Amino acid sequence: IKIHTTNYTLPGPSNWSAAFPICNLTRQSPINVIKSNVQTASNPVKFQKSVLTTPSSMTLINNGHSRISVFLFRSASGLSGRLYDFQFTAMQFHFHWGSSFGSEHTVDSTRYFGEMHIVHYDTAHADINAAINKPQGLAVIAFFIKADASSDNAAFQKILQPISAGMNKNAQKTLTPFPISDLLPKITGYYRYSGSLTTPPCYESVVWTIFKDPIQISAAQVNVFATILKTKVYENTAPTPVINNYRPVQGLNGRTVREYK
Ligand code: 1SD
Ligand code: ZN
Repeated sequence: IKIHTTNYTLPGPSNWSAAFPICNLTRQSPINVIKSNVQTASNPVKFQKSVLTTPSSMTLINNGHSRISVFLFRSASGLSGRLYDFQFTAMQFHFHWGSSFGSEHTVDSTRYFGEMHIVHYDTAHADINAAINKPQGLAVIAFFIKADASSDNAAFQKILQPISAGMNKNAQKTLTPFPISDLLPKITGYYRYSGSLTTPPCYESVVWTIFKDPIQISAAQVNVFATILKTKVYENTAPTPVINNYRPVQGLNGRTVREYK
């Protein structure tokens, strides 16, 4: 995985296309899903959480770029499962969030606290670097994150506890691998459309799957994310103001969003 220096501060996302012209094309992500405009899929495929098994290794990384911390988990051998018509392998997952609302996708303009992206590539390609700019080379499955749980989400604690313990910029921590499916909410349905990476170079290579049901975490857990944006605990620098690490929604430009129930 290439780690890009993503700049969300001024001039921010609206200027990404100066260096990365693809960011200005017409099949970009994220989008606002408008419920009344979605088409019901004729051959719905039930998503099986069980495809997201335990990876052989998990590494927590604070890449700290642009004073924004995105935490990546990597799986040495990857996960696999038939998410679509092809075999996809999960490589990493990461989070986008804001000081109060920072999901990337929105549904009927509702923005959630955060969004988890599990990035997969089509194993027809040699590796993720080969797949990243190919049509439908990547499948990213997205889960909204909401601060609605009265007690801590135990699976999320496995990620948030090491973060709370402090991680400097570029720090890595090895985690005891656990099933990725433990992080997922109860699933009742999802939306799917064709789009792009939400960070430069914005390749239009992603089949997006946006799950309807949010992951629930506690207010204390939300605070761990917020702290990452607010304090110097995570970087050897002065405290920085809150910067939300999400890209604004992009035009649909005639694309179809399908709903799977
Ligand atoms: O922001 C991520 C970026 O870190 C990288 O994972 C890329 C592809 O591997 O995907 C984007 S995103 O579209 O999943 N946000
Ligand atoms: Zn992402």
